Amino acid sequence: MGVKADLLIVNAGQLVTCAGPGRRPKVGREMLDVGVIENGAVAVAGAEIVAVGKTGGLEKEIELTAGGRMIDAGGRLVMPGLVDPHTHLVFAGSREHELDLKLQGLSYLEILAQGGGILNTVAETRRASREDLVKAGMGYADEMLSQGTTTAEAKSGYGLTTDHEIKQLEAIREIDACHPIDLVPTFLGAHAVPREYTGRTDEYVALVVEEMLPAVKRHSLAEFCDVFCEEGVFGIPQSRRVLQRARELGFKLKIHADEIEPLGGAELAAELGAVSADHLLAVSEGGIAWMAQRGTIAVLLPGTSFNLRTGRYAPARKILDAGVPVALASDFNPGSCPTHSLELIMTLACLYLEMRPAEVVNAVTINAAHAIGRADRVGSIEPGKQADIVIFDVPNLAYLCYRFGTNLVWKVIKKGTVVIERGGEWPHGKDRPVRAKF
Ligand code: IZC
Ligand code: ZN
Repeated sequence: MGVKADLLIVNAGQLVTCAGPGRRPKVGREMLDVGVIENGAVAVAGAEIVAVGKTGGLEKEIELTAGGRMIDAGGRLVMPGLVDPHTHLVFAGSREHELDLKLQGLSYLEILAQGGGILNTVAETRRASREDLVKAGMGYADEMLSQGTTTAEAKSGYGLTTDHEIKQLEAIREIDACHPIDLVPTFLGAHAVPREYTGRTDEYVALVVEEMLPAVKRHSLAEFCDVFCEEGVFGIPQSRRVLQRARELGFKLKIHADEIEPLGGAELAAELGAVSADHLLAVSEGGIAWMAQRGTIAVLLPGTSFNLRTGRYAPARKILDAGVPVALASDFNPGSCPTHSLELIMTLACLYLEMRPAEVVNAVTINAAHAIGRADRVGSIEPGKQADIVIFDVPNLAYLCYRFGTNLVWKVIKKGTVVIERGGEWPHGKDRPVRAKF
């Protein structure tokens, strides 16, 4: 008896803690270590994890407070709440008509160059009120939470005027305030050149640098600044200009880098000390080496490759073997990746990035938390961290990576509160045994 707790989870078949090297993300072989405790248990007091260990030991050590709750995980997989470090969560409308265009042979950049793609979502987002955006974003956040995501990054970039960018960032702030999911806001004013600036990219960049960035800073609406650095969108000098100014103003940096064309976005990320370079399908050898040297996190987005159907995926093994820390994200957005399912992303990462299940699990938890500057609070199950925990209805982490297309979540705990409970409504009731192996 001793430590007081008001939530005790026992009998985890595997308790995957993802506990790691502390202040930096995991690299190389560290990514194969997920800190598994067989027959594990976690104790939570208030919003914090207070003890982690084996079920037998912890049951003796912990005193449940009056009204406290014990959850018998019944052999299931218990792991940190998933962290999604790259999403475009808040937008209006949808772009299902692009599916047919894509099947007729148009590429993502061709659709954008014709004034569609992102620019369609920009038109709809400009027409929407802040309340409309909050309503849509809350719905997506609900779905994310029900699939185990407890923290996510969320970008602006569908306003492309100062007022509309601020409206979008305010919507992100409001969703963060009223939804269990914690959101980390990123300003992405340099997401596309708006129609009214066609052929005048440098003038639009000047607007981003001189007006939007200072306004976003003044209202404290974003922690990160990101740029869509891509052929036909923003080149290296334009991206450098935005990110340098953002850094001067105190933003942390991210880059949509080397997704389609090898422009040198990874090199720019390393040069500027960006926290992450995201996508990296076309990254150069030099870019990988430089990221490894600077500790730039590679945020890989296999759902986007899958959905764009180009057959190209980021060279994840090369990136991992070079010692670059890797995180995975959904890239949820209405164009290039209309899914926010990290469960699906985990399977795609195994099958197409050739990442091993343990690497994948670290990449959607602790390394993802590092990619958004939240590793001090979330991303692992350790005493002192926020009690963001997912219980999956599966026996082990390999099973979680191998099944896809169905929601495997059993319970989601956010800041010590059970926010998603599944099981009771199922035909066999709450106490049915963990999904059998077959
Ligand atoms: O709406 O198409 N890649 N930005 C860069 C996106 C995809 C989002 C979109
Ligand atoms: Zn993106």
